[in-house]
Amino acid sequence: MTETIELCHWINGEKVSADRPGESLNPSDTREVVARTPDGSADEVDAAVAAAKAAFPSWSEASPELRSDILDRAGTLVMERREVLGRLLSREEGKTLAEGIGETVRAGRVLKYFAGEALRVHGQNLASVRPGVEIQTYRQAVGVYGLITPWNFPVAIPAWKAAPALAFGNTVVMKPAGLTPATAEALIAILHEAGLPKGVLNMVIGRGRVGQAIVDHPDVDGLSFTGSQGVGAGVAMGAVKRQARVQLEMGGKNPLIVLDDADLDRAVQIALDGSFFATGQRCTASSRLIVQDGIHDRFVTALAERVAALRVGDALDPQTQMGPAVSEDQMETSYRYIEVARGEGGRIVTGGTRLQMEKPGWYVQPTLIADTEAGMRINHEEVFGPVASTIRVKDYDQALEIANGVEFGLSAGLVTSSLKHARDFQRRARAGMTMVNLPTAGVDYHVPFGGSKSSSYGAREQGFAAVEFFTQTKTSYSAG
Ligand code: UN1
Repeated sequence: MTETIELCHWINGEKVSADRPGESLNPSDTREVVARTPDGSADEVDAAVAAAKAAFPSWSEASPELRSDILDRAGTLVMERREVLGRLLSREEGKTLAEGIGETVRAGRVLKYFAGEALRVHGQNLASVRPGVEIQTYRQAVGVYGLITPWNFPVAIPAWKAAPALAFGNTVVMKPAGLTPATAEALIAILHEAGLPKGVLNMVIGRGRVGQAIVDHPDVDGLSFTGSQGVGAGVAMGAVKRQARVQLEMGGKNPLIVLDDADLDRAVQIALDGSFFATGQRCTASSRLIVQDGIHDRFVTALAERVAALRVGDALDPQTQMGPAVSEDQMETSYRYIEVARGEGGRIVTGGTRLQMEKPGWYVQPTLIADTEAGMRINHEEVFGPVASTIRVKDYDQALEIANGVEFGLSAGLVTSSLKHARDFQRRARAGMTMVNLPTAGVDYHVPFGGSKSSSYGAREQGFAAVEFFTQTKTSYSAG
């Protein structure tokens, strides 16, 4: 047992203590309370937004070097403390320690990347159509951003939303996911330790009403959300009603196509990683494995063997290859969808039954379901767990049609040795990201991230694309 953290909101540079009616549990052993948590209300959101608004003028007008240095220092601190932070992340979220440490390093890298970007904001000089007139465009900070972050990347996503917001001179009110507030709070504390002025970055911990109060607040100028489609739709409606900027990252039902000419071992490894690592709790996870007839049986047999051999256990045990689901709800969702697939005629090749473990936790048996049809519910609805289904196809064209035949379009993968098919897929897959001979999940932090169709809404996140959402262009005309 490790000690329980007593969490506070962060408002105007101070830790604001409150009653702590909530708790976050360790999903690997639910007897362990990771943190006791406040349950914020519209009052705390008001105070946080007021602090962010008051901090905006001096923060946005400060030298970019100041912002760059703070982000760089915070990035160094995050990376130096990767073991401690990674352990906290894995205790609270349930991904393996290797995954927790990996995600922490990624958060550190994101902070350092945007430390550089803070110095690279640029505009354009243009000739006017009117002689003697000059035009300049500038990118300027927007104001206060509300950031609503999910539990499945509890430090990386707060970092990749907050870092660009801050780098370009905005101030922030963040609501971390209710299941993983301690991990997000550790990042906020480090940014303050790195020298962030008070009020620039605020955090209000709580449930849906905190998110709602942020979405509806008239002084919040922009909203960035990652989470479920249902909540995302509400965020978008609230934002549009009062003309706030909005960016949403939501679900996926990501296809991985395996063609006959693929290297079998490679295809199996890519599917194993994409579908089951991080317990399948990634919006980029591969959940539909679309496999050509000639390789199908060998692929299903080999993948099932690897899936069955995955060691499921306590996230902090170094032997563990797959941790538990984050919560009872997520665990039950996986088991419910396994039953849905079984009812639709899917064949459970491995997994599918409840796990008996020593510790009380939200463990799910990794499950592979074969012989499913493209139209089944299991192939349209996001499970967000370690459950993948296979669909047999006769050729590439049929595979592509099925891959594109869902309402989501985040990431799409293809395993092949055919250049012709690879190039065609890159052009015609209806997804924001395509992966050739790579898992659908696991993205770089310095390039745009996002999907098409129902997966995403608004400007792209991350990397060099982030400046679009977190700045506003001003066009200045002048005549001599
Ligand atoms: C990844 O696959 O590396 O919530 C990142 C998610 C995504 C991030 C995935 N927004 O799962």
